[in-house]
Amino acid sequence: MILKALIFDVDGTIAETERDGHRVAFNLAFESARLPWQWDIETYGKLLEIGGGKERLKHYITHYKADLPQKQPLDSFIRHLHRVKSRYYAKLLASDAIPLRIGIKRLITSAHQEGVRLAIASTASEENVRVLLDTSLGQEMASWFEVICAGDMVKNKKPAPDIYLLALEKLNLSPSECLSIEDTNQGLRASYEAGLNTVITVNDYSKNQDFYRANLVLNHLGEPDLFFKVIKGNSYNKFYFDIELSEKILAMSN
Ligand code: XBP
Repeated sequence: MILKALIFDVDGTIAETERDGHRVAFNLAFESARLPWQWDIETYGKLLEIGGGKERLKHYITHYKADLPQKQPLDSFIRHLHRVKSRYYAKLLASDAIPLRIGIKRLITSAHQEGVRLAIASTASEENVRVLLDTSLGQEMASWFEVICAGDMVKNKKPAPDIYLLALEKLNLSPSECLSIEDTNQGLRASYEAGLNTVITVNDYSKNQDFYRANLVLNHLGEPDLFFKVIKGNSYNKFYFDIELSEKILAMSN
């Protein structure tokens, strides 16, 4: 078997966390800090071009002329606000507000059963990645991820390839032995620049983005009784995404 590991993006790929998770938590943090800021669904879509919650806050403050409540060092204010936001995010996840995307649990389970290693490459903070994995997959399944690369572990966030390069280094594997699962153009660029083959599952925020470099673009991973829709690429007569299809993609691209 060529495939040795699957490397998953988190937000938008494992669960639809952006619109109903991170965005809502940011707004709750603004409210509790008595800031008159509100990120509606559309605005948040534009802000998603900036990867990383802290970086997104800084971009908003500097580019949207948002007034700060009092004079204080920008970076420490952002770190504080991000900590508050992360607490709200954890609460939202604990309330089961955000389901896993179709096919995720099945794919992770079969990878584990078939000896395919599991890794994470995310722009979100490590704390927020771990809370999502623990609450939505459960602690046992979360522990199957032997490598978790996230947030500030690298200097340059996606679309830079750094987080994928770190994941490959920790796995001690070459890109040709792994497949990444992403949901955005930024994630695809990061994965592609790290030398990986990539499967995309689009969502409402990313469905119109450019996925030219992807091997396969789907609406979701599908299930045996709920087939995926192929947006781009060859699904080799498969109707839901599994280890066999991952292997086929690698075999045809290496
Ligand atoms: C998604 C992100 C993150 C989240 C917010 O990362 O860009 O910044 O929106 O998370 P990915 P934090 O798709 O790579 O998982 O507030 O923890 O940064």
